[in-house]
Amino acid sequence: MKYLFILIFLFAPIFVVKAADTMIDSDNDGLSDQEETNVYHSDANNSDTDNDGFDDGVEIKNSYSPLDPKPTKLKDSDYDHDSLSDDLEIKFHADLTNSDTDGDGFTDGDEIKNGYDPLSVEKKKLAKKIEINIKNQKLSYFLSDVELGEFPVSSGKNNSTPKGTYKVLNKSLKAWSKFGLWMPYWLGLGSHGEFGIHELPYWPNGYREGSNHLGTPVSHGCVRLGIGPAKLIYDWVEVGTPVVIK
Ligand SMILES: [Ca+2]
Ligand SMILES: [Ca+2]
Ligand SMILES: [Ca+2]
Ligand SMILES: [Ca+2]
Repeated sequence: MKYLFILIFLFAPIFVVKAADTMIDSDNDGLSDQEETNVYHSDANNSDTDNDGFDDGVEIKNSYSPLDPKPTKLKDSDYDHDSLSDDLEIKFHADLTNSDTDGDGFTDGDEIKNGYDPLSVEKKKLAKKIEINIKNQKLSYFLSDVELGEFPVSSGKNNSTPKGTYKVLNKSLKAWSKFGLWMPYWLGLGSHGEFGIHELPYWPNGYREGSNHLGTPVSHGCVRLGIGPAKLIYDWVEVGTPVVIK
């Protein structure tokens, strides 16, 4: 018992300092000094860092940059010009004022684009994931559980796209469908690639199924993506990338 008291006595001041650290808000703008210094890189001693008339805390609460005097959303702001938005820098815990957070010679934007951890000098890959929401007819892609973007899809009519967790089995720039059309940027799913994700398909005479189908389930079970997003997703995923259909 005596030792327990000694332990508490020894560690108590550390806990007090730690708790206070995250609560101090020197300039009373709604953001703690710790958040301003380490997360948003705003001035912990100036309630309106960019002097635009809005407190830093109000800007963050409404997803605006506290560093840019022009009204700029965090997702549209790239303060350090490293091709990674301030919004994604914050989500990946990278430094939005430093183009190369880990100092390994690769910019934060390049690291994320290629699936690497912008916080580690080691060639550490972050986990990729695709999520398809049948109800919303949307495909989202994630790196380390951070959503990088979403696109409208057309899945199978009459709920013919099976829900579940899959892995990309194979990739093909152009696959042939048993229904007599080409499926560009094919990503095979299921137990043996019996369905997949692909670009709007086209018939041998060149006629392409309409982009007006995106947002409505019309396929035989595959998940169709528009021209542009299909190539982006094809290039981004690897064989083995998990695909969650829900
Ligand atoms: Ca503050
Ligand atoms: Ca940036
Ligand atoms: Ca950065
Ligand atoms: Ca880097």
